[in-house]
Parts: sequence; C-alpha cells; structure tokens
Amino acid sequence: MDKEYVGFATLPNQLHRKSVKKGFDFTLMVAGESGLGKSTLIDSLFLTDLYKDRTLLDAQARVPQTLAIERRAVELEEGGVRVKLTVVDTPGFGDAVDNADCWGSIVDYIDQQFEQFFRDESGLNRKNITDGRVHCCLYFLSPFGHGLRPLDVAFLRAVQHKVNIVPVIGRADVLTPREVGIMKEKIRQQLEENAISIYQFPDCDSDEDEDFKAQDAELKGSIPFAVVGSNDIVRETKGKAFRGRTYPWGAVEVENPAHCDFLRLRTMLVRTHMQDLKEVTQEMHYENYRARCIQSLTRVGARDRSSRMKLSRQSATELPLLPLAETDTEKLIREKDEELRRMQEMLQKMHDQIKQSQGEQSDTL
Ligand SMILES: Nc1nc2c(ncn2[C@@H]2O[C@H](COP(=O)(O)OP(=O)(O)O)[C@@H](O)[C@H]2O)c(=O)[nH]1
Ligand SMILES: [Mg+2]
Repeated sequence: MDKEYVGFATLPNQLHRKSVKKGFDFTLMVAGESGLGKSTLIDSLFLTDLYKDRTLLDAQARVPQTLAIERRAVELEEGGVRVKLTVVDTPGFGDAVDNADCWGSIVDYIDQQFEQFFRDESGLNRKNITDGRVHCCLYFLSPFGHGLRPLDVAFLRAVQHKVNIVPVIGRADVLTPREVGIMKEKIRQQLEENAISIYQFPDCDSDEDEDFKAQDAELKGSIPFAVVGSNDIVRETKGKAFRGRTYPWGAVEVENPAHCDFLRLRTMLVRTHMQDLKEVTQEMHYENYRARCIQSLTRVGARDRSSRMKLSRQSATELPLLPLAETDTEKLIREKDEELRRMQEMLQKMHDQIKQSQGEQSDTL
C-alpha cells in the first residue's frame, strides 16, 4: 500500500459525474482548546501555508481573547476534480474566563450554514449553490488530561446532531505509544458512557479487496486519531527530508504511520471518506435541520389560527384594541414569527416553481 503520498488522485472514484463537472465543495472545521495544534495540523494536512499571514498574539493579548471564527479557502485540483476546500478555524476555544457557553458561536455558525443552504435551495438560483455546510468537525482533545473533560462533553453534546464529529488527540508526541493506546481506549469508553454520537464509519462492502478492508479496519480502530502537526521540514544528515518535529532525543515524523495517525486522518478525509461525510451531512444533519424548521412552521401555523380566532371573537363583541406593552417573550415570539414567515414565503416560492415547471412540461407534451 502506498503510504508515502496521499492526494486527491482517487477522488473522482468517490464522485458522481455531476459533481465532477460542478466541482466539489468541502468544509472542514477544527474546534477545541487553544494551543492543541489545530492551525498547525490544518496547515500540515493541506500542504499550503494557510496561516502564513497571521501574526502571533503575545500571551497577554491571548488570554482575554473571545471565540472568533476564521474561514480560509484553498482550491485543490487533482485528476480533473476541483475541490474547493474551506477550513473553519475556531481559535481560543476554552480560553475565555467564563466558558459556560464558549461553543455558542460554533453552533450558530453550523446552523447559519444550514439556513443559508435552505434559503439557496428554495431560491431561484438552485443550480449554482455554494455548499458552505460544515461536513466534518475535527474535535481536538488534550493529550494532557485524563480523557474527556466536562467542557468537551458539553461541546460534543451541543453539536453531535449537527455535524460529523471526528475526535483527535492533539500534540500526541507528548505521549508514549502505550499512553496513546490507553488514552484512546479511555476516550472511546467515555464517548460511549456519555452517549455522544461521533461520525460512524460506514461498513465496508464485502466485495472490497483485502487491502481496502484492512485499511478500513485500521482507520476505524484508530479513532480518536492521535495526531502531530508540524510545518518544519527536517533534514537529516543522510539526506532524508521529512515534515517533523526535532527534539534533543530524536525526531517525530508527522507522515510516519508508526509515529502518529496523521496519514490515517488525511487518508480518511481526502481519499476514502470525503464523499460519505458529505452524504451524511446531507441525509442526516441537514435533514434534522429541515425537520426542525418544518416543525416550527407547523407550530406557527397553529398559533396563527388560534390568534385569528381570538381576534374575530374580540371584534364580534366590539372590544377596543388597545396597544399593549410588548414583553420580552412576546418580542421573541414576534421575531421568531417573522423569521418563520420568511421561511413560509420561501416554501411557497418553491411550490410555485414546481407548479410552474410542471405546467411547462405539460405544455411541451
Ligand atoms: N509538541 C507539539 N507541539 C505542537 C504540535 N502542533 C502544534 N504545536 C505547537 O503548539 C503551539 C500552538 O499551535 P497552534 O497550531 O497555533 O494551536 P491552536 O491554538 O490549536 O491552533 C505552537 O507553538 C505549535 O508549534 C504538535 O503536534 N506537537
Ligand atoms: Mg489556531
């Protein structure tokens, strides 16, 4: 098996002809505590220095930093397939003094992408939608603790039904192989105990070849991936050059599967599971979102009917309609109603479009 280089060469096999022609949008989010190597890893994964313009904040400036979401785009092309990769970084997660709701803006970001897609999908320009939905979230766990911390559990609970979570242990070079094994086992156990659903690798087809099956089993068994990132190229005296980290006692090779799971993670993201991550996003997470929208639409419909009934009863007894001070709850309801009315309009538009196209079709018959 070729473990030296994993590129996008096999991507066409994962795609339908249509998406090949259109290009391929993929959004990867990284989240987790600050300093676990998120930005470094993203950079190492896609071989471009996505962060070359950044200026490092000094320690003082970093402490009060609140959660700010950064989005970067890279265009990749391999075997005639354009991949528009968007990387969403969430620096400073867990840095704030009060971490009670530090993941709020991440959840909002994910929801906003769904909302945007929902709007685009029901709009007039449906053929040229840019899919900004988050297809995968690499969640960084600290190698220093004893597995999941309450903050991790709270975050994962908040996003588990919205995005494909792939847990990783960051800066894994601080652990010995034995410690990595223990840590992974513990995290897997804790995820189960806390009923957190992470991305489930699909079962391998039974007619796949043995190499593929072995690779698939290896990937599944590696969760959570223990990763090391670096953007330094180390040159050894014998002339070998590799991406790695050097210490007085030796060097860690980022792309050596015996040193860490970096290559396994990259293989999974770009070689074997990119298409599945997109499908699960569409069929599970986005459908969940749509179902929630439609549920609220029905609730509003029912409330509209009951308030119309109240109004008609009022006018029947000729009661004067006095302007009442709006409470916070009423204000919220009104705002929600407006939002939902917009959605209803969109649905109506969709409906009209379908009718119109059906009409056109029957005209041509
Ligand atoms: N030991 C070790 N240090 C790392 C690793 N990845 C990044 N670092 C270092 O950790 C610090 C924070 O990295 P950064 O990528 O900015 O972390 P982020 O805040 O999670 O985005 C930097 O000094 C990196 O050089 C790693 O895999 N192992
Ligand atoms: Mg960062």
